[in-house]
Amino acid sequence: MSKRALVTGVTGQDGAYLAKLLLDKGYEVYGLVARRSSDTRWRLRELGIESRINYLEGDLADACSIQRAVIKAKPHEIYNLGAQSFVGSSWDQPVTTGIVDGLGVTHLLEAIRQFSPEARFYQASTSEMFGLIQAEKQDESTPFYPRSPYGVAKLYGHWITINYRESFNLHASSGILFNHESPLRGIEFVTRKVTDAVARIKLGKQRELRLGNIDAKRDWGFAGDYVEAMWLMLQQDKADDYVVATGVTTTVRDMCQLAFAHVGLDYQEHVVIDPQFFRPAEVEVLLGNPGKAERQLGWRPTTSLESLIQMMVEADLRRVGRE
Ligand code: NAP
Ligand code: F7E
Repeated sequence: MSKRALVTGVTGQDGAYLAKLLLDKGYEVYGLVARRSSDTRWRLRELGIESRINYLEGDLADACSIQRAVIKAKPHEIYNLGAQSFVGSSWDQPVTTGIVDGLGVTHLLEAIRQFSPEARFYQASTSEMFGLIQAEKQDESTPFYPRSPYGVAKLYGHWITINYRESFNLHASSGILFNHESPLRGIEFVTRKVTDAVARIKLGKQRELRLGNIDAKRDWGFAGDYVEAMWLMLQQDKADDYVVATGVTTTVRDMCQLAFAHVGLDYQEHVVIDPQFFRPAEVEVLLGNPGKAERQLGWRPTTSLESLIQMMVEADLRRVGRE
């Protein structure tokens, strides 16, 4: 009998890669999709798996729909990837972000507790919880100091996951994932904004790229590597929390330089600093220590930032070329 997995956020970057990984391992995949007025399944199509997922309509803000999804899917594993995931928007929609990214986790944990207590649960926590960093390299014992409504909501989701593990003995794990990117990254995030612009500038369809704080530093990895870590967490006998990162940090400026240089351009001739992209409170630097994930899960990142950015630029050149 094949295992069943329920994935919230299945139409997102990570949801698509994780669904592919699970299908390749023989799982039956149920994907929670919130109703939208336009098509959101382009990533699943790009990976060739759109027709292989059992879609369940539901919204993390709606506890009834979450209960129904858990009852219907009868999952062995549940991956909670659904979220309002864009930090910048979390100041414009702080309440929605709090309900979906924070309370939404409780909706799911309650449904598991009542209807599926044997299911294993993964919570998509984030390095944004470290925010104003309290240690040069952040690991599982570094104190949190979130700097956005997104980071604050995710911190609630993180602690409620730990609380339900300790209170009700659920197999509930939390992955504290640092930034991870891919050709399937949403266009609002800085790496994809840059690689899309590089393709457009190279093909003569755009002249400049407007960015905010390019001195910010991030620990960027490849999403395809990171979904493997999620799966590994749920294969452990004991649930736990893990930092997933590369251990290398790079400025937005240097990431731009890599992307433009890949097509023979100089970023300084195209990047314009625009105050509208600065945030009310910034996370200046993030750098993760993935030692525990390496030791206990046997997980390692396989993709350098350079090859990741090249992969993204190449994908965007193909997309823009087809337009
Ligand atoms: P993403 O591409 O923005 O995907 C988010 C998914 O959540 C989409 O499928 C979206 O559906 C869904 N969603 C949004 N609001 C929802 C709601 N109210 N109810 C149910 N589903 C909803 O994000 P991602 O990069 O794949 O990230 C996956 C998860 O990891 C998120 O929880 C994110 O916060 C977290 N995370 C990401 C990173 C990273 O660097 N990528 C790092 C750490 C943690 P629609 O497409 O229909 O809107
Ligand atoms: O910003 C700076 C910006 O939006 C990265 C999400 O997946 O990772 C992501 O959050 C940095 C920030 O990602 C622009 O100020 C400069 O310092 O790509 P981002 P993020 O905010 O780090 C974490 C781990 C998550 O959990 C989130 O869900 O780049 N930056 N100029 C810019 N950022 C954007 N988006 N656009 C700019 O024009």
